[in-house]
Amino acid sequence: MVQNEEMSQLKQQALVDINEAHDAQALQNVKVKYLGKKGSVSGLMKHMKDLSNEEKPAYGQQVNALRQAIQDEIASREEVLANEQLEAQLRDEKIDVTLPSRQIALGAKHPLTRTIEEIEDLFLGLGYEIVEGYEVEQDHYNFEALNLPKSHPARDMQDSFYITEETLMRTHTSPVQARTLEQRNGQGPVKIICPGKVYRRDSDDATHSHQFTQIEGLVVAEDIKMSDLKGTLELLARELFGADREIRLRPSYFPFTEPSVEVDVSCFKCKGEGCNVCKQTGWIEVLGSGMVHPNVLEMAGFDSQRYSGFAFGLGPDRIAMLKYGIEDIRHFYTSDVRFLEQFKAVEDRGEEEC
Ligand code: FA5
Repeated sequence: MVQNEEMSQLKQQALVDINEAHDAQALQNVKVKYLGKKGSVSGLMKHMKDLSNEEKPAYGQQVNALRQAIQDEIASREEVLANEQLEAQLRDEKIDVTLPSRQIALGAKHPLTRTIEEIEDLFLGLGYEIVEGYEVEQDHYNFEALNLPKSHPARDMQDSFYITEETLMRTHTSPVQARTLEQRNGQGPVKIICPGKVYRRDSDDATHSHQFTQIEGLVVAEDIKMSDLKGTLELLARELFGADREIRLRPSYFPFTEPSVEVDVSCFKCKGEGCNVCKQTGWIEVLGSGMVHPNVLEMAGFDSQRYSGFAFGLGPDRIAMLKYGIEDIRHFYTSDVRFLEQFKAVEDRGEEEC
């Protein structure tokens, strides 16, 4: 029978085409070619009209069997192709877990952060709270509440960046003490340190920056004396510069403290003999401090007959310069990786470099 011959030729050709299909798209094309609506297998049905009624069912079954056979071949070829693709993918994406890893450049803490954290740790251990204030501050808290009324000549000691008549970039961290005292409604004790950035219209040089850091300390309670201030600062000096450091208090002036003192530390390098670090004096100036002025207490609602206190303000920039032997304050603010990388070594050793 002509139809049978045609059918077996078609089957042979289909098997060849299926085996020659080397990817999913080619196999899909073969599928359409033989099994699609207008494909070769459907085309066989055109012979139906030439067959007798008795022959038709058998012929129909043969066509269906052929369709099924081609479908099965295509399915198994699909499986082979999928496996081949997976194997190729696994080969291409092979990960060599024995390769050495890429080096990740680790940073180190900025020397200012290290210094500030060291001071914070000391005071947290002494029961102080850390309080932060605002870098954009009101003239009232930056000056007036600290006993510096408008046009007070001592305002010249801290030239400022004004934003409006009444707001400025804070020139020191002392406004945080004024704000905190006001919030405590005349109730002591108050024991705080206030770290943060401050701003002054100083011209930049090796030891001055228009933006730098300060840490304010404030203790207000009943019966606080100058000796409490001295003991606290002695502890601070020894923590920062070594256990055998001495401090010296020199009379000074700040409108918000009375009496006021500048505090010097005996030189950690020459132990008081005189060297380049202490400019041959044996002493290094590190901070300003004093007993809180009664006017500051009263303005914040504290009874200055009952309460007394001490305050101090130090510059971590200058302290870090001394501790790490940094000759120019501007290194802290220029983000030069070569400068900052040196502190990785200090961190690795887990010790301070003096
Ligand atoms: C004050 O700012 C006072 N508020 C400190 C104070 C607080 C006194 C509480 C009494 C009671 P002074 O202007 O001296 O003080 O600044 C304190 C420290 O800030 C200085 O010792 C210095 O370390 C640092 N400092 C001041 N100006 C600069 C600057 N331009 N660049 C870097 N550090 C500076």
